[in-house]
Amino acid sequence: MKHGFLLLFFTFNTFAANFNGYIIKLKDNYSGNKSLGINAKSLNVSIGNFLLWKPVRKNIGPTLEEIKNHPSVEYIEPNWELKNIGIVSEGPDVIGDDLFSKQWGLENTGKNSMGTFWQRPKKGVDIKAKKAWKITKGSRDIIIGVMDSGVLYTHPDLIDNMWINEAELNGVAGVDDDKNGYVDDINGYTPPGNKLPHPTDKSGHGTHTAGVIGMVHNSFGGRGINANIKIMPLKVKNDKDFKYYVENQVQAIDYAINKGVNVLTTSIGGGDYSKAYEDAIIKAGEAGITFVTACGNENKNLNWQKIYPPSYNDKAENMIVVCHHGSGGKKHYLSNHGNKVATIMAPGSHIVSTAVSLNPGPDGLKTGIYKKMSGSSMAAPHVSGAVALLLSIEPNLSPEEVVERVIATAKKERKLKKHTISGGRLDLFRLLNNTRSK
Ligand SMILES: [Ca+2]
Ligand SMILES: [Ca+2]
Repeated sequence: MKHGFLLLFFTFNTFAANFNGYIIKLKDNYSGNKSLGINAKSLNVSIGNFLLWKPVRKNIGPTLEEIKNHPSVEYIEPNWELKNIGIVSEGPDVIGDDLFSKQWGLENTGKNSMGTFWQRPKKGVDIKAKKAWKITKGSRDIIIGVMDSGVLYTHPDLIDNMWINEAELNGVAGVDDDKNGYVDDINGYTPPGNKLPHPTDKSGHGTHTAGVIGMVHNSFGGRGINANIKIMPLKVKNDKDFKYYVENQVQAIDYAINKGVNVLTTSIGGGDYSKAYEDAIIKAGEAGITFVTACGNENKNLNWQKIYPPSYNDKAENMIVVCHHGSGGKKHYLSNHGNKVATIMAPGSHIVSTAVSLNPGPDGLKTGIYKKMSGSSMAAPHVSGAVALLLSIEPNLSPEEVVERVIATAKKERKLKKHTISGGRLDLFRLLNNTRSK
């Protein structure tokens, strides 16, 4: 029971939050862990001296309190388990050559979407994508990191817009050619314990969010908010237990900073407050990265109830929290909200995008299909995709300027006013034109 006091301390507010070991932040002038007398390994990130400690049973080393009070330790906290915070439902496969006509979030005809509880589809409630694309369709100079279940980067409607680590592609197999701590990371970040160094996607969630951002504008499938972009998969899912942990969020953010990412987007969260995660988001901001998160789907008022990462918004000035409206322009009844924390709303119901077939293809890889999914998970990539599109024509905007712009140019709606800081929903045309509400 040596760890008992800390368990009690950390679970005071969050009875159900699970964690897997501890993250220890060492003070800047300490690097080793020998003096702590524990078997902890380095997180191998450049944004700070972090250790990951997974104590074995019957640990006979120091107590948590002794570690916490050690002169080299800045803080110790649980390595929280996270989950997918943004998905409400997953629909059947969507087939057809022209899926753009079903993407109501981009162009709402009033007839190309299903309603949801308490709202009927309404023509024109969309992000005005077609008008915005007359200004820009994006740029392959902009990199967006998708922190999620992975991305099926071989999907025919995504492959041309995927980021590639050229140093590893042209390097030697089994060698960490770019010396970033990951061997053969050709396609992005994967937790070090996973078998393959490839951030592919088994559940389809990350592939869906990636498609909203950047499905290729070709002769088939759907269209992403960006016709041209580089999507970097940051697979924060652990293949061993199919779970997400803060350790991987921190590593993925560090990876993205080192590779010059412009925008980070995630729909994974939960657990409890993590200073390591919060600090990583702030470091990303210092590196010029706008951080976009889904707000979750528990109909919680985030002004009063904490959920992470959205609640890091009070300190992280590079952060955008996205909630979910339906095709009638009202808040989805399950979407979280809160006009002190949630930044803006975006389409999230019955969104058509790239997905992963449950039946592996002949090459053993999961095959690319399309599905409808609903939730703030689908709303977040509308906004992160919009930010990427904005940066394609105004690359020098700081994250703080981007956040301000997203708020100021939101299409204000009376029914959304009380739910978000901006009081409105995403309008791509207004965002690119810097059309501000009075
Ligand atoms: Ca590498
Ligand atoms: Ca397409």
